[in-house]
Amino acid sequence: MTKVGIILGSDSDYPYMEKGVKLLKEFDIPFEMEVSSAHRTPERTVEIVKRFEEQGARVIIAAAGGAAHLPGVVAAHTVLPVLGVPITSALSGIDSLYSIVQMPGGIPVATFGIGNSGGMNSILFAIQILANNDEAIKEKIIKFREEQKESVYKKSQRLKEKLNSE
Ligand code: RP5
Repeated sequence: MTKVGIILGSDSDYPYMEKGVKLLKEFDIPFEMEVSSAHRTPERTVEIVKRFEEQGARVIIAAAGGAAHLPGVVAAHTVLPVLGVPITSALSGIDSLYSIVQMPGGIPVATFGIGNSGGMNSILFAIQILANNDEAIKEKIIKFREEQKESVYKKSQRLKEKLNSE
């Protein structure tokens, strides 16, 4: 069983997704990650999308950089929600962002921010989609938000202490 299917255009994209993947593991959500390229391995990309569907995936994340057609190609082959992550590139990810976000009307891709924050948020968003039908996941998200809040308070406290000691 796979709840979240993730396709990366290359293994070099993985560092941008790493934090989010850690979260999927902490939340105990079954996921699968594959490397496949819209350009270099187009047929394999479609096979993976079909397999994710058969395995019960509820959402697919596609991350790619440069002329980043992967999320659009994935979306063309499924009616599952597709979340696109523009990876930082030679053009700072602007090329990736534009390639993903400007889908022609009819085949949507939900597009996230460039790089690390986009990688993390795409996975959080996928988890929130699952939480619509799963109270246990919803509770975990609420706990995650509380911990996040705590970490901001701590940062503020640490900064105050630093300023006072100078
Ligand atoms: C894209 O080209 C990938 O998603 C990656 O962001 C970029 C570079 O790929 P590699 O040359 O590192 O395989 O298709």
